[in-house]
Amino acid sequence: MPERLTLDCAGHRLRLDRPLIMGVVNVTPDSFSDGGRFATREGALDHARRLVADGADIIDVGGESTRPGAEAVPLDAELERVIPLIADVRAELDVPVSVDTSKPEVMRAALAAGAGMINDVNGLRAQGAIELVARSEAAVCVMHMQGTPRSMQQRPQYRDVVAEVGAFLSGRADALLARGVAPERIVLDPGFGFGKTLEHNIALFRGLPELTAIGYPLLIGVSRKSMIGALLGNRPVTGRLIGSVAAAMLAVHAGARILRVHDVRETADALAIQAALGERQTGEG
Ligand code: HH2
Repeated sequence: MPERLTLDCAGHRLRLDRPLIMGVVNVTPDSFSDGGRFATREGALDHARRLVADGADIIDVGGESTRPGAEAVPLDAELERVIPLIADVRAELDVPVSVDTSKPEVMRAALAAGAGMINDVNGLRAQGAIELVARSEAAVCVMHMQGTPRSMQQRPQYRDVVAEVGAFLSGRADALLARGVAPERIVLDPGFGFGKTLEHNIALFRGLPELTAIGYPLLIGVSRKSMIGALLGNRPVTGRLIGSVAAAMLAVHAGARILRVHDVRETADALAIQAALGERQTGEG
């Protein structure tokens, strides 16, 4: 399948001829990476401003932690956390806002508040989610997860993790196409750390070229994750920056087009060096 050149986010058209950075704004008290730091509306907006100034192409707003064992957040609380912030970011910053949610009610309200992308770690498996996205003009990131955040790390099992994740992702993309979603709105994500052991994550990472070949832009989220900590001798979250940036660059080399990261400036610097000194893409002359 030919490589897609643009990503349509409800009016915002992002070019994919260079890797894009999705900056994370977690409006949660309990996220594993930055829990509680941006839990107020003004603090979160300030953080979004900073990330855009640092080079974020998309802002991903999340109101429910998906770390292993996390408690589900009631609908009202999630709406209260994310909807005003989405409206604030849209009013002030010229980047598409993505909403990190698995709840159709939150998706609906986020779209009404101006979100240009739905980022669902549950792969649009909630009832009505896929139809809701199909009726909108937003982009959608479909992620693979085995189990639920509460249970996913208990005993993940695969016969062939790359083949199984690939089959799930292409099945979801086909389901979206069948409901009339244009391919330029679809992004796929293997879901690092979501129902995967370290060995599964490593196999999946090495299988990125195969997943890229499905034909949609791949989004990769490894920023500050425990796989980075494990590969660095059980390093705590605060010591995972360089490992995260190194992994992001390798992901780009393997074909990833969107990097979901907490450390936007450092990732943008690494990409700038890569663009200046790395191999030219074919067709660039
Ligand atoms: N990872 C997290 C959350 N959302 N979405 C996509 N598409 N891909 C990911 O890899 C991904 C994601 C987990 O990271 P974080 O948001 O920092 O933590 P928490 O879920 O604890 O808020």
